[in-house]
Amino acid sequence: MLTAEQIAEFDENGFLKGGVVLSDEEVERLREELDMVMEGKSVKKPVLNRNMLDNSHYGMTITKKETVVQIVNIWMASDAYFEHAKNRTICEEVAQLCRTDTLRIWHDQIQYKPPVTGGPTHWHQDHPLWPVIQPADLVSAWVALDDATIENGCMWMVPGSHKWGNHQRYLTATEDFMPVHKQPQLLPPGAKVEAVPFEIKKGQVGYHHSLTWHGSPNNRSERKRRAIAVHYMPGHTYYAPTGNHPMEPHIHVKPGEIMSGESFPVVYEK
Ligand SMILES: O=C(O)CCC(=O)C(=O)O
Repeated sequence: MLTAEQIAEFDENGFLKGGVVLSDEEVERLREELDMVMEGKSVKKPVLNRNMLDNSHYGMTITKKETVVQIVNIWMASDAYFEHAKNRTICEEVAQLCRTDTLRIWHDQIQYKPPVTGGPTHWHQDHPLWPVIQPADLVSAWVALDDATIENGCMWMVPGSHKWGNHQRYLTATEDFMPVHKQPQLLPPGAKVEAVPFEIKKGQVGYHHSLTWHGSPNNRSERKRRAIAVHYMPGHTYYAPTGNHPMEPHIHVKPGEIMSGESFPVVYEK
């Protein structure tokens, strides 16, 4: 459970480091399952398994060698990942941060940056990239399967940016991957675009709000950078289609209805 101080820190910054939630054995099991799914050897398949950088990413030009393996909904391919999505500590803490008594999986996501050739994940906000659900108050739990450090491409966050609204179309980066707003006059008074590294230890969880600006640079180190993020919906998230998303074929409720169904299982109820 999170303390009142931790919840206040999350509300202020839009992100928070939690504790170590996985043992070394649990991390090892998830790493093995990841290899199996990534290599296409699992019986059941995830929704996506691709190099996220195969095409240009958010308009950036990427050389072919750079790779970020993105697997969406590995929980559908691996029982170990479904169990992970139900992790009691994580779910209790996300429910506290969302002020809800029910959590469903929106989707999960592996981002694996291999040694040396691991590419960037450009600056973004999650909710604008999910133009099928409302409101914009989801919380994600990002668990490192390797120590995520500045050297191997940990995420960076902009404190307070979750309070500034949707600026997705204006986000870009300097040569050294610091965030830049293309039209800063549109930011609220006092908004400071200053990123901080979000280093997370193996087995530790980091939480972020679905409007927090975040991104992660290349992995130029000799170490892997593997992680599993679960994007959780509070009980009140509803279907509001205004754009496309890979999960859309799995949605079988009507616009305005609560996002429920077998592809969006309840993983926590108080
Ligand atoms: O793993 C990363 O570097 C980025 C993940 C991300 O954008 C997310 O979990 O919302």
